[in-house]
Amino acid sequence: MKNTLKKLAWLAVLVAPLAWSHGDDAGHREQQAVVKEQKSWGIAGDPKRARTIEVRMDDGMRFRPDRIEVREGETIRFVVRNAGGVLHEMVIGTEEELREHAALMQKFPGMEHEEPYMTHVKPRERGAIVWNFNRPGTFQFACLLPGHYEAGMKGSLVVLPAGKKS
Ligand SMILES: [Cu+2]
Repeated sequence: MKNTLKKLAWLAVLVAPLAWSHGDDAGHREQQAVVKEQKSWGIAGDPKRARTIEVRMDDGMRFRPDRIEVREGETIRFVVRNAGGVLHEMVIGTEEELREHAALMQKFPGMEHEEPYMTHVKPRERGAIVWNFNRPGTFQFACLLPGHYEAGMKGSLVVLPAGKKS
């Protein structure tokens, strides 16, 4: 009996580090998967290959410009300036996704979110999004803070198919 217990204790010592390293590894993989997740509107981009587009947000609940055209395959660095006096954010997605997300934000105003296709910008500060538009289509960008989307704080993002003239 004593012997068996001793054996079990040893087994626990041997197995514990294996379990740890395995858990760690899985966590790391998961983190990478979140960062480079393919969305219908693209994937997180490499800043070194990016073209910069400046976007301005203000308390009039507007983006300037509110229509952006890019070409399929392009990586864009959106430099997003908040010229207003309250927090704003820029989130890229499909119209459907953004509308649903905006409704959720109305229900749960404290809800926090952080993804590579969004940036939250404090008054008088700048944020950035680096995004690779590897799929053509018509998408949207919006501010999903409660009430802002509903007040019209959104714009359209057109990804022209590669090889076609605009
Ligand atoms: Cu806003």
